[in-house]
Amino acid sequence: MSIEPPRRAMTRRALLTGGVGAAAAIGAGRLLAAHGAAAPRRTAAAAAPAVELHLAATDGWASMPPSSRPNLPFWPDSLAPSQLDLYVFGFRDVTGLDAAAVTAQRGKAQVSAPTLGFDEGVDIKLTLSNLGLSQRPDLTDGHTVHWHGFQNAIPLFDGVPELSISVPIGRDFTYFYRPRDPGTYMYHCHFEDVEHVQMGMTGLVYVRPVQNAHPVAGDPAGSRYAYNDGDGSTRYDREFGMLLNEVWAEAHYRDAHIQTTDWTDYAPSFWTINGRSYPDTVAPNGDPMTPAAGRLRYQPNSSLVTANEGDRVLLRLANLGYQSHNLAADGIELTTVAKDATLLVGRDASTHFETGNSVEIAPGESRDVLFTAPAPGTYLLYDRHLAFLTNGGAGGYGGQLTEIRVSPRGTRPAQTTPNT
Ligand SMILES: [Cu+2]
Repeated sequence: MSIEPPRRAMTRRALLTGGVGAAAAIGAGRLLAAHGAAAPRRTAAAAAPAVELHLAATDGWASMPPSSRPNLPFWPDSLAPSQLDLYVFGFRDVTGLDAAAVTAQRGKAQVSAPTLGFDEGVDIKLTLSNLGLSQRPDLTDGHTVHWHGFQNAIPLFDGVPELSISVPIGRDFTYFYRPRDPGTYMYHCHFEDVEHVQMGMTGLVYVRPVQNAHPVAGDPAGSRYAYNDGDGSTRYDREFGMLLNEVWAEAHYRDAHIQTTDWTDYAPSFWTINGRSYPDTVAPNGDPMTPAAGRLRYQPNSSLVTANEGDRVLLRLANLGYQSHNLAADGIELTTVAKDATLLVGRDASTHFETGNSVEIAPGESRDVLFTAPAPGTYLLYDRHLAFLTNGGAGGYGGQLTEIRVSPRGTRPAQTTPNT
């Protein structure tokens, strides 16, 4: 049994006159407590957060395929540690680590950022720690988390530093969200965003629909859906998230070497899926905590698609590059069921899914795409812009290219984790 303390009203004037000194302390709870007001009431509707996450923002080094054509002095970067060649900024998932272990991740950024999946209506409490930049201690850049496309009732948590909070070096800030609308989104740092987004502070985030708990009649228990479709049309067996970016190696070099960049000269040299260029895209998932993961240690997100013949496969696609991309899969019909986290249905509930063999995605957009795995074999999923299928102009295939490997029915066990 719990007893609610009596709530004493605090006037705006009292807050302003008494709160000036404490205003530097982030967090309304501390501010109220410092002036004798009762703690905010906790009601059933505002239960404790169900999901707690901790991200760290810092810089680091990534690796592009060794077969890429060098572009000296920009790439490979002479300052990079062994096996690594490209300066990046990024996020790390440090959930559950103690303070010393979190601090030890400074200079060990990950690209792309950890993929985050949430359940519709379940509260999220996300703490962001700014660890600073190990290669550029002269910079005092803040960082933020902006969830692109989320409805956001509280501007303080929107991550746009001109309008809300950004996190200074050595400080933490905790964001609260309750995701409402299922679908595929993306998140990124919004501090000096042209630079920080290009440097690697981008990731996928998606919201699973409540329909997962109440399968459509006729579908097996445990069915998973991309949306609350009401008819099972977005049911899938396996899901794979893919974040599209480009890498302008010259700008990354200039950030590492204390030079400035004119962003209107944008001319990327690498095109990536989940922070990797082919053939790295098909390498297995890695782990930044495991040195044995080697060259791709800080680019742990694989984009290899695996399925059994007949499986329904969901591709969660988003683009946080600065160029439009058009993904194609020869020999496979791709059905776009949603754009920008919006199910393609009319007001009369008629479906307007789009089926073809390519999917157009502009910067800042997302697509949810379903296909049925065809006969066993290896299929290519690639950007139709052939100039994006190279690594710095080297011969052979590279860039935004990955594989869909289909096995005979019943070969692979049920998928328990996305992108596996
Ligand atoms: Cu940032």
